[in-house]
Amino acid sequence: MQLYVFPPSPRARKPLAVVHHLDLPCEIKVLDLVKGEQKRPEYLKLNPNGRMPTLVDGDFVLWESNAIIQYLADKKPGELMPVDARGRAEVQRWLCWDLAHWDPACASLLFENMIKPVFRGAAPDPAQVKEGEDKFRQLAPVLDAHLASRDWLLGKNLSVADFALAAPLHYAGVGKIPVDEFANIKRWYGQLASLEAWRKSAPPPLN
Ligand SMILES: N[C@@H](CCC(=O)N[C@@H](CS)C(=O)NCC(=O)O)C(=O)O
Repeated sequence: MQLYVFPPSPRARKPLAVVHHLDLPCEIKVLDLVKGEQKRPEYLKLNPNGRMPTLVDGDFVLWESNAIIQYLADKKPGELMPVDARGRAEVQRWLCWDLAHWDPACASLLFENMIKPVFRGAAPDPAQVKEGEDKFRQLAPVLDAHLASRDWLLGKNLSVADFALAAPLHYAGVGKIPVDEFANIKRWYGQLASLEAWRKSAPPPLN
């Protein structure tokens, strides 16, 4: 398998962490978004969106990070993806919630508070920051309450959903994501961040 990623992106961290956790044979192909490598014709043949990540497994090509992590997890059934219908539905519920709500809320704060000032020399837009914070503070109590009585999203078992929701939180400090207000999320993230797969998939430091 080959996995095309831009390692600084949280959407790259999801499949990278899963590859490391499951110790899957996979060649990591770095795609430099800053150089526009995602728009090159040969890459667009794999992913017509011109975005990463993309997984190539023989003659099968898959894009969308949350689809990729489920596919990777099914290489070792029962480890990061349950085999029973209810367990799989629970994972899918959190992955859908991620794409519909959590990822956009976190991404807007990362864009305003990190990407604009650090990479583009531009100031954050206070209205966009407020909207991102408001969205985050609507969503985070749902996750925080769910984690109050659980180690991981599915209870005792780590799953791909934990990696997906944790991905943007690596940048919570610089992105000013107000995660410190939510004690259960903080505990859960701290536990996840101590996993070897999380450390191995860490992005390069910001400069
Ligand atoms: N929903 C997609 C989002 C992928 C995405 O937006 N990737 C961004 C980086 S975070 C990208 O490749 N952007 C390149 C561009 O827009 O040119 C996923 O989760 O895979």
